[in-house]
Amino acid sequence: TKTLRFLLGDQLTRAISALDGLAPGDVALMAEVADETRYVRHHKQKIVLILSAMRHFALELAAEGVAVDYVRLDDPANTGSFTGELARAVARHRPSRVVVTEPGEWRVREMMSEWSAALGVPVEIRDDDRFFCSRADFARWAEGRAALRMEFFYRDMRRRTGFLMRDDAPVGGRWNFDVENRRSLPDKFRAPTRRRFAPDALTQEVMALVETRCADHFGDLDSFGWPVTRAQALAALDDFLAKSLPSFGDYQDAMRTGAPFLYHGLLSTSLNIGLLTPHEVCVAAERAFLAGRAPLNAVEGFIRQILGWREYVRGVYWLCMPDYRESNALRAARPLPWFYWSGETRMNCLAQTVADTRQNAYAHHIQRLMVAGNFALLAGVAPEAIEEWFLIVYADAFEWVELPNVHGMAIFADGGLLASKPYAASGAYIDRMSNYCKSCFYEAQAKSGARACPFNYLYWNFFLENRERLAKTPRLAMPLKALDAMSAERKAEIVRDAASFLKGPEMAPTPGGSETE
Ligand code: FAD
Ligand code: DLZ
Ligand code: SF4
Repeated sequence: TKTLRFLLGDQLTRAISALDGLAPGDVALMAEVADETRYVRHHKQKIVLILSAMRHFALELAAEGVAVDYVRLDDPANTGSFTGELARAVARHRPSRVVVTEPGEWRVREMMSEWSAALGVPVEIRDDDRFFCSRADFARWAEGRAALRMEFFYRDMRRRTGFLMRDDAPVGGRWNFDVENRRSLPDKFRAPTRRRFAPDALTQEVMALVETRCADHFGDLDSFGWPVTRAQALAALDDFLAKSLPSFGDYQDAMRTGAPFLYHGLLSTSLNIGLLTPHEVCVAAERAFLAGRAPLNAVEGFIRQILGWREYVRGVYWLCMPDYRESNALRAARPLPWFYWSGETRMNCLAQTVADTRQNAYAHHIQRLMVAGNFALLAGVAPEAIEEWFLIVYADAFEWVELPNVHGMAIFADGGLLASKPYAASGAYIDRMSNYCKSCFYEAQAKSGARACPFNYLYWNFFLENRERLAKTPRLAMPLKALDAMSAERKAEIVRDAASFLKGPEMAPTPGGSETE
């Protein structure tokens, strides 16, 4: 009764459910497959991260005495797909059953449900119990609610897990300390240096493979420094706890040229591929608070991202797929401007964000939400175009977490299912939270004219265009009231400036183009 246990590239956790009950004679299958490397044209660092981490994980399992069957990308017999590689492995090993853990993407879940019939062997699909909240628990939580809101889900999760709780009440007397988490950085400050894990021989081999096979994919590879083993991921966690967590809360929303990481954790890649579990990360952060090494506003804010947001977006994804992707509440239809790839735009905030993204396969939350996402929202970029970009360019991007964040949080394409209002902001917000505007061609304070920051007129144009669709969104009462109070001349000027920008060279969808349509 041999069991074949198939582990995917984001399931690199020793305690993964697919390995539960591992017995002598069982085989663990891992496969590098071309389909996964090109279902979107991932950033080169993302592919290196996953393939290198897979190879390291396979070696660790083997060192423990587990029989690992590992198929490399350059194996001439490689069929290029999960289904093809599983079929070949079933023929090789003749197992009595196959065991897998549910995947992170709908696309792969669809494949999995075919496997048993196609291969003529029982396939057991187990829950992914690395999350705090199972899909079934989330569905129960969501049932009968008029609206889903992260904050209420998060409170339930705090009660359920006991993180930062004392006698059934939140530590510090409040659930959320975000009002304290919006400080701008002092002019003179030095961001903590971050641990970069220099590629070892195995990673270098994968880098060479990716440079040849994916030469035309977006992204630099030279700066690769992501943790690719559990030991490295634990070292990254320690580094964060010691150097950055204490200021994580205060400067969570800040952006600064040349400081792409600030006080952020850089832990999402390790969490998403399984090198760290969300549970151990939250325990470590809570301990830092209890030991007096980090203040409550930082630790609560950090735990909320993982116990709240991360679990919530996963819940929404599985609750609403496959229809979720299809909604387009604001009827956005413009192509993605070319500068999202080239970085060639006079809008410095976007140029900096794209440059950071290209170099590191990373941008922090506010760059993603308030710069790259906000611009796509205001300019009405088609959901599928901006979603594909986000899935490609970040090393931590898997559809279960990318899609709700883009479709729901950033561009409001779900009409308010995930978030209560669109995160629309004008240049004043970016100016307050960053130093980007100081060296920009455009002027953040100018509302009209050739030098006016495009975010300013696009912001009001967005509300003008979507006035009716957003009328019932309670948290928008303020901007809508301001819009109604505007003179007809001012509105006409906004529409004119926006139309000219949206037809102009900044919005060209191809290199050197000058028209969007
Ligand atoms: P920190 O700021 O240190 O936060 C700590 C941890 O909290 C992160 O590692 C992450 O696991 C979790 N977290 C924080 N915010 C979120 C969130 N909104 N949703 C889920 N988890 C969260 N995160 C991804 O992991 N993959 C994505 O593809 C992704 N795409 C995003 C797209 C958009 C438009 C936006 C607005 C956010 C996206 N996020 C995504 C969430 C968030 O930006 C990243 O998790 C974060 O920037 C990762 O960096 P960090 O580890 O330094 O995070
Ligand atoms: C993203 C990715 C890439 C680039 N390559 C592989 C691979 O070769 N083999 C593999 O098992 N997984 C890979 N992955 C991760 C999968 O795409 C991921 O497991 C699914 O999207 C399910 O979340
Ligand atoms: Fe971005 Fe406008 Fe500031 Fe330029 S002025 S950096 S476009 S917000």
